[in-house]
Amino acid sequence: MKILGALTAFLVLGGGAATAAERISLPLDQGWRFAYGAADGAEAASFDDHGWTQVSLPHTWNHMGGTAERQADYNHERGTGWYRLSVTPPAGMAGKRLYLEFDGASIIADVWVNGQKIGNHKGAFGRFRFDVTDALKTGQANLIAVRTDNSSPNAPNSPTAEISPMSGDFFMFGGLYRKVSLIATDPVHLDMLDDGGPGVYAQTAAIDTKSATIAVAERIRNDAGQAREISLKTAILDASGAEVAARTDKISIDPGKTIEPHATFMLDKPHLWDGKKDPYLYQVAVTVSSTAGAKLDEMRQPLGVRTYKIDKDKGFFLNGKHVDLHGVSRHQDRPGKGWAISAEDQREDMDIMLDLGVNTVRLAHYQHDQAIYDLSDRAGMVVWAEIPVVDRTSPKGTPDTPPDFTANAESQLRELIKQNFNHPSVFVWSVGNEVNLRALKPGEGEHAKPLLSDLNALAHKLDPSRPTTMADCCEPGQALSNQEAEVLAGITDVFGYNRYQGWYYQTAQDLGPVLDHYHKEHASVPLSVSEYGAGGALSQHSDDAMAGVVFPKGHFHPEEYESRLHEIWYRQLKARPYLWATWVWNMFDFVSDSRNEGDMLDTNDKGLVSFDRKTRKDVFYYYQAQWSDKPVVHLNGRRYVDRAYGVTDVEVYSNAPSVRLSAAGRDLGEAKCDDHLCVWHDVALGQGDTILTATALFAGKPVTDSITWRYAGQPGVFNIRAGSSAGAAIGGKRYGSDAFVKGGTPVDRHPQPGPENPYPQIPAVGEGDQALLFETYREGKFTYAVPVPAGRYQVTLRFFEPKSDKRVFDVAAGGTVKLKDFEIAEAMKPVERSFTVDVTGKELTLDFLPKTGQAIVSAIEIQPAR
Ligand code: GCB
Repeated sequence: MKILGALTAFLVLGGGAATAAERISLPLDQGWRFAYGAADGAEAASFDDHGWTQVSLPHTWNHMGGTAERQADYNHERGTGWYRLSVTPPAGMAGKRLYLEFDGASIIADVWVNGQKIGNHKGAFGRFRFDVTDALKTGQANLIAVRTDNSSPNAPNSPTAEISPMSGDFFMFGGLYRKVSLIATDPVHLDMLDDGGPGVYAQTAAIDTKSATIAVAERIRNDAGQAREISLKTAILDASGAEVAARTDKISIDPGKTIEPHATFMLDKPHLWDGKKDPYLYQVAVTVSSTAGAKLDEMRQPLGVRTYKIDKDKGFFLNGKHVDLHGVSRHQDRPGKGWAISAEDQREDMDIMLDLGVNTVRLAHYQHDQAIYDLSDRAGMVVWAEIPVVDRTSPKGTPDTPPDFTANAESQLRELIKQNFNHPSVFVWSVGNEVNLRALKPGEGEHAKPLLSDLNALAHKLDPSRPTTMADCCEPGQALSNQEAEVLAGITDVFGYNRYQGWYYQTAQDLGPVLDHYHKEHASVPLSVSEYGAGGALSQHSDDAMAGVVFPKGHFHPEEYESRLHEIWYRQLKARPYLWATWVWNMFDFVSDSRNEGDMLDTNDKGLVSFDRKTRKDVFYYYQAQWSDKPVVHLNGRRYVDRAYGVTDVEVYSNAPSVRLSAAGRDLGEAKCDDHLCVWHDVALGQGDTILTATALFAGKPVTDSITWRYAGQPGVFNIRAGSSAGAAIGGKRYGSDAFVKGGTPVDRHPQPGPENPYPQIPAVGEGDQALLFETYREGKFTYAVPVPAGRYQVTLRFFEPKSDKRVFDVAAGGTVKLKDFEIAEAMKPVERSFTVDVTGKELTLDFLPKTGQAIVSAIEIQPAR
């Protein structure tokens, strides 16, 4: 047995140089043995684990998501995973207090040392420590055994049934997925058992133009057998490490006691932590020494001096100035690694968010690794931190929260607040997400208010300085809600609405009016939009995504639809200054094993960036153009290379006032950018490849973007799938999705797919792949204006009657009626009509003019007449 990992000086949080102190931290990341499933007697030191897999931490056994097919390492098993490690603590740890520290273990962790049960922790996200001083022998091999359990809370007699979260749209990866360390301290030390907190809690108590009052509270523990006299130095260091305030106290601590000294410091002309503009960090340095001057323990924590307020009508103010908070939510998983991600991964995520230009991040739906809060402090990010009280506050069939669930939610809240108290980036504590979701099913409402009120009070008690918040899904006042859903606005100080108008319900344009309704309804509560988003699949494309039908839980999530919805949403959000912040759902695609939609299994595809962080969807650049200072010129549709139509709009996202476009070397002129979207209409592609190049000038310097599109069809040929957002090859012909149309309503005959029925079948109309044409249709009064060159065209229209409705309509081409009083005699049978038309201008118009009932069409085929 060897000791794996080097002895390291205790690394402090919040930057600054590491200082050698008496505290020793030994990373326990290498040399573990792992087995999934029951392993009788595996807690005993003598247990033979040679057959187990060798693993290093961070580790999870679960792998899924991000692909269309399940991969060879796919593993969604939920149950017990055992870890064993032989550790020989170095002789330098002798005589010290010893602690095992877990930065997170999912969901339950039971820990043994040399066969002796040490403790148990419930909750997948908080850091926890156990005192192993008596169990662990220095200078000899010791066996640490950890049983983790991520059983589904819904499994019969599940041990996780009353641990938060009870459900959620994210997978609960199992295992020791964050760091584990062995820490040795002097018997007199900063409290190690304060809900995983640092034992030092600092905050700006008051601030005016000239000075700031900093309040520092400490917890110091004497585990020695006798009273100890100590010298306690608390200092505030500036960013260069220079001491700007300090005091030293002589204190006596009785054996077995924890004292809680408080001190206040005046900082003259404090340098403010001012968000991204100037994220200036002080440090609080606490040193515990013997009266003879020997250092016993030391801790450094970040300190940011800032004030803020959230106003119900005017939004968010940092240090007295209004800041438009715009950001994203983030989940912590990655392909192949699940939650077991590295410090490098955390940094990359932050870098991508910064590149996007966000100034706030909602770290959803649980406590993330310390690394990301540290990065947020340094980046000047405004963080919404939250506990995983998600979807439900009681098991199915019981409306009241069970006491154990309450106790667990409280414990996770204590961990969140104590462990993150010192991060200046954290501005609000969230006590729940969508806990009234179940109430959408009549009769399934629950009494969530007592738990939320309890958590709200606890958050205020632990941290009177920060406002509380929560994210709501289902308050009555929108199409999705049920009158049984509890109104939760007003429980917490400020509030967030998760809203999906136009994705799950209503239309995208309904978002603003719904928010205005809530703003009026809850006139005293500052409101934010804690989530809004849509799925976007990198391999799925549409010629005009808003013209066809997109099912949120279906297998076609065109990337273009995600972009369009965000454009409509964000325009409305920007126009509502009363919102104190908005967060896109989500920064990255993430794993949700209940999903089978878009082009991936087990994945929620609402990210602005792909699950592997490698591909930024078009919509990423929409927000980058809105938010970042860097020059943005991005041609949309770069993944939709093989085009269905030889004439199409070209779009660019840019923060330049106008952009110039060329196609195959032809100058197509400048387009003005309206709200960062610049459009050239009806660009002819020609046959084969067309290189498109967009250029804008930034301070006189050109910035360009280029993509290549391909059109393999004939000039003047347009095959349109009416009502469909997807193109398809049918009967040897290429059809594009519904496009060039105004009016009417697109209809897809499929029922909405869902987890129980991901591939709904419908009765076929027509033979073979022709049936695909009759899965969708457009009905109502509508006009197609198809950009064809002047000439004579043959037009074929394909219809069927889906419902035995009586409909009589005319179809006019170029203003001349070609089908008069047209009726479809028989239901569910394909009917086709053809005619020729002469086009003299630049487009062929087809008017569908109802006389009785609604006009209808399923496919339009246009080709030059011979
Ligand atoms: C929500 C939830 C979030 C889901 C999201 C979605 O409102 O808060 O956890 O992932 O919707 O994508 O449906």
